[in-house]
Amino acid sequence: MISDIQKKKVVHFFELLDSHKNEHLQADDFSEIAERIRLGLGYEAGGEKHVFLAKKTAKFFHTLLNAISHENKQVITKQEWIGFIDQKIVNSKDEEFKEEFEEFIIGFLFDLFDDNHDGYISTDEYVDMFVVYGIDIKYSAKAFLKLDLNKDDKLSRNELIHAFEVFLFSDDSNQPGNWIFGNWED
Ligand SMILES: [Ca+2]
Ligand SMILES: [Ca+2]
Repeated sequence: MISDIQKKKVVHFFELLDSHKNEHLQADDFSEIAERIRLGLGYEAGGEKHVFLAKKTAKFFHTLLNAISHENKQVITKQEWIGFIDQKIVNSKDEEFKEEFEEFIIGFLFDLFDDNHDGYISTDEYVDMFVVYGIDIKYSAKAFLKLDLNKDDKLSRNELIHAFEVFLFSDDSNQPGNWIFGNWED
């Protein structure tokens, strides 16, 4: 079983993915993200960049649907999400699957937010993630500083994967990586 601290983070993660805040992950939560990025960055509706985002977000949801056992077609509930992270990630011995999952999530964030394609998430790109996912940006600067381990003012893939590992696995509320998706404590 995951601990209360782990569960709090897993629920925080679920709630930010649940764009429409109805306690279910559905396709429209993910198309909504593509739309918010499009509007935020001023991409043309139906243009190349919008289509790229729409495809990436739709594929992301379908990969989750395939990986997570769910009762209703095309819907992942909060309980199903918690059960998946608990059994298939945190308390699983399948190291390869865990690594794939981490790469999958962080790769997705790079697809969406590494706007200048330099292989790093800058402070601005990180703030974009907070805005798009409706995370309180009050915490973005604090989180960025905690995650930027080598203090070069950008987040590398490794820094984000490291943070995400802590976010998933650590039971220590003082670990910097817990802050990858902002304030998880309330
Ligand atoms: Ca970048
Ligand atoms: Ca860095």
